[in-house]
Amino acid sequence: MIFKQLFDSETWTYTYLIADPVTKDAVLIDPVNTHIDNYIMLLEGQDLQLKYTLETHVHADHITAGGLLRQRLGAQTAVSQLCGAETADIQIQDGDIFEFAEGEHIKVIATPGHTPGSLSFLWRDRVFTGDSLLIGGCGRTDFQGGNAGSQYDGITQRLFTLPDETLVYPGHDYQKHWVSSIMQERTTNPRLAAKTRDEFIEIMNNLNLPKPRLIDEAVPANRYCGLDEKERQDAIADREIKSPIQHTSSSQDMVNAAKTQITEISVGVAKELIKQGNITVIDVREENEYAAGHLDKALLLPRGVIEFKIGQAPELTDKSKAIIVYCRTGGRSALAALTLQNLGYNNILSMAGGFEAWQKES
Ligand SMILES: N[C@@H](CCC(=O)N[C@@H](CS)C(=O)NCC(=O)O)C(=O)O
Ligand SMILES: [Fe+2]
Repeated sequence: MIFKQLFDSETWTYTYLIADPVTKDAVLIDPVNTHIDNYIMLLEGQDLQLKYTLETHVHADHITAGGLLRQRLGAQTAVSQLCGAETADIQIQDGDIFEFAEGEHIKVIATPGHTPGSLSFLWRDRVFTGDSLLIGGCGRTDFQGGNAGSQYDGITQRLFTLPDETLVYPGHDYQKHWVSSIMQERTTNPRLAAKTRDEFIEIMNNLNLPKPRLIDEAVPANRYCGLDEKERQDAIADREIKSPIQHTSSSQDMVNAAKTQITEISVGVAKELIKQGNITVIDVREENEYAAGHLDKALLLPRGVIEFKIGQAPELTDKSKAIIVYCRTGGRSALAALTLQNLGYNNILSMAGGFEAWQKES
């Protein structure tokens, strides 16, 4: 088998290529958009067919090459169903298995915490941990719906229970380490070795790191597999998910146009994210609708006053925190999500079908 660890020195990101020299099937994990030409050269140089691009999560610090690799090479994009990346070809779930080449498989292990949709991928004797477990560290949990408790559980219960000799290949390293092992991390990782869950949460809540430089650009782009606005519209038209609308004439047109620019999630995904915690829920309906019934702990922020009232809500001062907006059926919340994005919020998810759909599924 061919295995290569590739590095993006701008963002300290690792990308992994796994390929079979005989069947020519290839898989890339966490490709970075600025390296698209290198990947294509590398693949073509060995006559490899890229089958999948797998994302460990929706990245905040760089833009994925997944969407472009789909356009140029036809590779299927795959990202966790909890990431709100609805244009991805495959919505991954815990336990899924990607089969490729002859008898090769990559098993998905859900390791939420850095983000709710963070995944690790196990292939043969190595695990690709994205930004969950890093060498001598771990991904931060202070944005994008991060949750230090889930991070601890995922790492200690799902990763540290793999065989000791399993090789750990992270999504980043900021100290020029390349590879570690489960035993090394379990016994020496300063944030995790011999640390209780509460001690870990305490460490994670006091990192005080500056936000990634590209977060405002990267998170929304990565929800569309890294494609820019024009590329997204083409992808949406190609796949007949939603019709791109150039000129708006009715409220429904406005809602449809907004939906091409925001991220919608299903009621099922919203429930899972709320269960994981660390996500703010905003009801954008009117006061009387809210009074007649609403989601537990939802903040009331009617769609018409968002721009004026947003500054008064202490829960909404951090613009990178994950937020779910909902209304009665999903139209007003799409418009509200767009407004919030325009105000600089980069992690807004609109619940499709709204409160009516929520009630039907309860
Ligand atoms: N300085 C970097 C920040 C990188 C960063 O915050 N990386 C995230 C992963 S997306 C992380 O979890 N870092 C862990 C750490 O720095 O300890 C940038 O601007 O991109
Ligand atoms: Fe990350």
